[in-house]
Amino acid sequence: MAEQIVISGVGVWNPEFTITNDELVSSYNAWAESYNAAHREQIDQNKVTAKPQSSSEFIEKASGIKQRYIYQKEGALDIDRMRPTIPERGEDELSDQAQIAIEAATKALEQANKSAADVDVVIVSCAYTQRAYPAIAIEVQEALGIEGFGFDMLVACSAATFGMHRAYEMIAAGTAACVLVINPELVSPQVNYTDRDSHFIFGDVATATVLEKAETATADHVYEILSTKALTKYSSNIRSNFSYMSRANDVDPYGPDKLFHQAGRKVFKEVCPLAADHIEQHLSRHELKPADVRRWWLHQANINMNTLICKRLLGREASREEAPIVLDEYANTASAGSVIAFGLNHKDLKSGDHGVLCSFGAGYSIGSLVLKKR
Ligand code: CO8
Repeated sequence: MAEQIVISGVGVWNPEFTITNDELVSSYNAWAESYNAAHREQIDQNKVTAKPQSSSEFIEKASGIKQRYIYQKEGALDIDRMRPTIPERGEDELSDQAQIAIEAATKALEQANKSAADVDVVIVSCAYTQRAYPAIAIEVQEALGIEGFGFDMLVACSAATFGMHRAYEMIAAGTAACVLVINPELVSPQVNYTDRDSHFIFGDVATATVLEKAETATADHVYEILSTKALTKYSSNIRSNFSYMSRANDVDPYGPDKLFHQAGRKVFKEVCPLAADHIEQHLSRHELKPADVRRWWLHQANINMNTLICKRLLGREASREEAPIVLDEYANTASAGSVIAFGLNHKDLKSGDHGVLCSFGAGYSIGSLVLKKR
């Protein structure tokens, strides 16, 4: 029989600072007014477009977001700055991203009843790493005292699920026995707080999961991974052009196209059917139907997307108990959203219950795991 592989621990860490919709909107609107006043003449001559006002009501209705966590609040709401202030750390200090990765990893290891000595591999998988090398995963490996190896992976919104896929395959292949997958989503430095259409979308968080062979798992809540399924389809509708190439391209490395930007409507329309079909196909591999799934730990980009995807799958709206939403508190946390939903909503399932953990987003990329509670 094929090796049984499980998720035995999950950790969710959030920063101490939050920004509510009202705080964010009041800062953005003050910035927009000041921009428009400074460009009044060009705006009147139709040479410059006036910046529109944002609204808390729109944000909550369009996305389900009420607040977001932020790693460093200072600077992000200052209309003369509009980006967080995060002092650079020295080369001999722990990096910001490794620090938050360790916070989540420690919680996941504790839940899995595992110590550093049990882990063979560290995968840091997220939307951005704060440097190219040395890998954040190797820094985390060193800080936690883990032997073996580590590497970083970038797959935008599907980084967490794709990271778990790699862990699953390594354990199945026998190249690892226990893998720590960490998603330190430190995304606020890439948010354009002067863009009305996207300033509200993202929050910072870190999540982590422990994957191991079923035979070594001793945790209270263990989920067998029945299988994994991945899909990518190229699209520029969600994009960041931030790049080491800017220096040679002679362009502004912090221009608006170098930060997160998207065609949100197109993304919504194109990704929802892709994700629903993907999940249905994945379930059919195990002769399961959507109605057999006890819980949906879906990507958390937009509440209306999740409602629509569940409707396509179930033929009716899913309850919050069936498909938990964490957007109101966390906002979109890139790849960590489905892991937060899982981390906060998995202990009540009974042995034999099935669940689907699924991400969807930039790339486009879709990653799913069909899980069964042990
Ligand atoms: N306040 C008030 N009004 C607004 C605002 C605002 N803040 N923003 C837009 N409006 C207005 C628009 O101008 C428009 O007005 P009009 O009808 O007069 O033209 C109206 O409201 C409706 O605008 P939209 O059609 O754009 O609004 P939607 O209902 O489509 O909602 C969303 C916008 C919320 C962006 C929605 O389209 C959406 O969520 N789409 C899916 C997007 C998505 O899931 N993207 C995934 C991105 S995450 C990802 O892939 C990870 C990337 C890596 C992480 C990056 C971290 C930085």
